[in-house]
Parts: sequence; C-alpha cells; structure tokens
Amino acid sequence: MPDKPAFYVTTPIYYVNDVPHIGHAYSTVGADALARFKRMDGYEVYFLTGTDEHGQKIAKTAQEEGVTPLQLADRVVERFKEAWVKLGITYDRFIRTTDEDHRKTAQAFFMKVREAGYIYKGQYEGWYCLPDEKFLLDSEVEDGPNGTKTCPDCGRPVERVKEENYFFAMSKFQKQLEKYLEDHPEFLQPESRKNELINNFIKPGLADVSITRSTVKWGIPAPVPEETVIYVWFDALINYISAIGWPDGEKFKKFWPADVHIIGKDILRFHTTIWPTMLMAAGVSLPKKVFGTGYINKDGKKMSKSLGNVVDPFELAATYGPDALRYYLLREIAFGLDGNYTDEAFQTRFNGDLANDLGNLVSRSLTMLEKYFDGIIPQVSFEGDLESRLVITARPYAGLARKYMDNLEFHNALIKAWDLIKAANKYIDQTAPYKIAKEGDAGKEKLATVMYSLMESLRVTALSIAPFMPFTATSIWKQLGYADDVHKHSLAETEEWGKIPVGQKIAKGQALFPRIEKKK
Ligand code: ME8
Repeated sequence: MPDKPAFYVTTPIYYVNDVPHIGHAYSTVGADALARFKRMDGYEVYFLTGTDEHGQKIAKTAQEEGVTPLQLADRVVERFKEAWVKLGITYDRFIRTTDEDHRKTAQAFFMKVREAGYIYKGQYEGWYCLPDEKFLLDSEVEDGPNGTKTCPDCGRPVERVKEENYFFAMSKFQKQLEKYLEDHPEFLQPESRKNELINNFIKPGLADVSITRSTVKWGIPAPVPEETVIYVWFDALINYISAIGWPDGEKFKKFWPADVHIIGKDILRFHTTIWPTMLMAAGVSLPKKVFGTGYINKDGKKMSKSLGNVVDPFELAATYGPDALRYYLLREIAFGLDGNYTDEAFQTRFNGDLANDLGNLVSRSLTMLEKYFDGIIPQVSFEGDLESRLVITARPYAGLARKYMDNLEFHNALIKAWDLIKAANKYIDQTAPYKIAKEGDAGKEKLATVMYSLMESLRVTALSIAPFMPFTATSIWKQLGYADDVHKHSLAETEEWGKIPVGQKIAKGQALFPRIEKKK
C-alpha cells in the first residue's frame, strides 16, 4: 500500500484565562470538520489544538484568583478538553505551552534564530496591550479618555512599558515576505482580508519585535545570560512545529509544512508577519495556508468574556445536541465572514434544516421500511426517472465538496449535502409510498424500489454529513443496520449507488432532532 498523503491542520491555541465559549468552538469545529473530511478522503491527518498558557495576562488572572498560573491553566485546560469531547473534536494532540517538549523546542528555536544573527539586544519603550498581549508603537495607539491611550484593535487601555529586551529583526525579511506573498497567493486567506493586511501592515514596513519580557516572570526562560522570559507570542507560534517534533522528528518530516492554520481574523497579522519571518530566520519552510475566520458576534459585538456576551457551548450542546451546534456554526456563517449568534437563528436552523429536512427524512423512511418490509432492505428490480434524479444529486457531491473544503467553504459543502436530503423528501412526496402500499402485491416491486432508493439516500447522507455532524452520522448509520463505524468509510462511497446490502435489517431509533418550541 502506498503511503497516504499527509494533511496537517491546526487551530489557535487558546488562552487559559477564559473558559471556552462558542467563539472558540468556531475555529475548532471548522478544523475538526476539515480533519474528518480529509481522513475520509484518504489522507493521513494530523490535527493539532491546545492552550496558550504563558504571559502577563495569564499571570495576572491567576493572581486575581489567588492561584498559581499553572493551577489556573490546569483547571481551564480541563474545561477545553471537556468541551472538545462533547463536540466530538478528533484532535491528535492537545498541546500545552507548558509541556516540556514545547519549552525545550521554543528555546532551541530561539537559539537557532539567534545563531543565524537575527536576534539582538535593545531597549524597548512603547505601549503594551495586555488583553491582546501585543506591543504597540506610538503611531499605532489611539487617544482614549482622560489622556489615556487605547489599543486600535480591541479598544482597551494600553500600558507604557520600558524594558531591556531582545529583539527579533523582522525588518530584515521585508522583501522576502513581500515576495513570498506575491508568489503564493493562496497563503493568506480569505482573499477579502489579504489587501488590507498587505497594504496596512506589511507594505508600510515590518518593525523589529521585542521577543523577551524582562518584567514578566511567567514564561519560558529565554536562552540568554539575563533572567528573562520569551514573549508569549514568540513562544505560542512555535507550538505548530514543537507539537510535531521540530527539527528532526518523524512527524515533523511527515506533516510539515502545515496545510492550514485556522485562526481568527484578530490574529491573522501575527500569523502572516511574525510567524512566517520567524520561520524564514530559522530556515524552516512556511505553512501552505493561513485562514482567518470571522467573528461570532452576539448583540453586534465580538463574543468575549470581557464583554460578557458569551454563549456557553456546554449549554447549547445539552439543549440541542452537539451536532446542532456544529451544524449551526458551519452552516449559518461563511467561514471567513463575521456572523451574529441569536437564539432565533439557531432555532430556525434547527427546526428547518435539522428537524424538518433531515430528521423527518430519516424517521419517515425508516418507519415505512419497518411497516412495508419488516425493516429489511428489499431486493430492487428496476430504476425509473425519479430514482435517477436521486443518483444525479448524490454523485457530484464528493467532487464539489472536495473543492469547497479546500477553500474552507463549509457552508457550501453542507448546502450540497442537503440537496440530496431535500431531493429524497421530495421523492417521498412524488412517489407516495403510502399510496403504493395500498395496491398490495401489484405495487410491491415499485414499493421496494422506492424504499431501497430512500435507504441509499440515507446511506449517502450519513457519509456526506459525517465530517460535520459526526454523532448524527453514526446514529443514521446504526439505524440503517450497519454494525461498523461510518467514520471508517470513504468519501468516494458517496459516488456509488446501490451499495446498501439487500437483506440488511434496519433498527429505527429515536427522533434525531425533535422540533423545538421557539423561545420568545
Ligand atoms: O489569541 N468569534 O488566544 P484567544 C470567532 N492564544 N472566533 C473567536 C471568538 C469569536 N467571538 N473569540 C475567540 C489567542 N475566537 C492566542 C492564540 S495561536 C498561536 C495563539 C477564536 O484565546 C479566534 O480564532 O484569545 C481567536 O483567534 C482564537 O479564538 C484565540 O483566541
């Protein structure tokens, strides 16, 4: 067997000062859908997520809570892990920046860049945005009330910092980065954010970055004579390669460069300036793509703990099921754009796409098979026009979905998967099996064809939705009478028709998505 092609996808590593909300779940669910899709399409996937545990912000939160930073991290990490189990996230590694291998790699990387001549000592004087853990130049900060200065990105007050720090000579990579972006138009995605980044932040000139913090204690000790820690972003970005054993681990050789870093648009700049130039400085190849998602907003503002407008993924999953949340996140908002969360929109999707379209199709089809054929998949003897319409709808899915998934257009892949669900519901209305059943023996053959075609539609649907709604796919698969794991099957099987075994006994279960009464 030839080796499977490798595919490496990452999420941001989340700060442990906050428990997970659905804004965090957004990037992670997207990465998971992509990882699952690629696995089903024959790739060997490595899917990395984790937590960002160092820095001043975490130290401050821990202090406020009267615990050590590590105690805080240990506690919050459990919440993230629980959330990911609940949402069916199939990561291969959950990296913590306090992991020993990461600490060593971050130091080794620092040394490598230093040996290459791109790290020098200097005096940092400027502004620091603590919530964003970001250095800001005098020219970047904005005027706030009472003579204060604020962060141009998050609008919160910044503090004045004066430190003896080490700097990374990012400015040396100006030309090289510009050329790279020109030669690799696919590197920075989505397209809509590219010009803004290039024109506002790259073309005007890359400034050198302070990469140590001499006044901060909680971090990875920098490999320099002075007692100082590595700046939290320099530390954090390295996670993408430390997790797979840079510089010479087997996984690193197999999976690097990453196929895509999925992150929020707020940190696209770090990932398309500091990160690629750090890699250039260390002589490491660059990731193939960095994709910045939009924000999940609530009441018109980015969902975040500090604004107090967070929606709890545990609560939503408990009320509507984990797949309803996954579906909403991936279907409601195009991945690169901002989107608003409202209970109303959530419930409309739930009752429409999930209860009416998918839930009803599964339940009606299986109920009829039980009633007319004792739940046994019947032999088929002919195919008519209506059946071919189902086949014509099912067959192009895989090809289209591959294209959509490569562009992280999850909503479009789902729209395509729903074409078959809708076609199958229409097919029931058009063929009216309940009427054919009344014809007795005369209609038996036709009835068998209709029921078989419906079971095939369900089989293909289970496979098509498996990356997005893994629990539902498993349930449909089991209800169809399969004993094995739907997630071990391949995308290519959606292109075949006539695969469900004649004689297989189905096992109808509970309704997948019972309609909900809308809250006022
Ligand atoms: O920035 N909508 O961590 P973080 C959409 N540790 N996405 C959201 C969101 C929202 N309302 N809120 C958060 C950090 N996110 C760094 C990252 S990576 C080497 C280091 C998502 O916990 C979004 O993807 O503040 C954001 O980029 C990510 O959570 C991390 O946020």
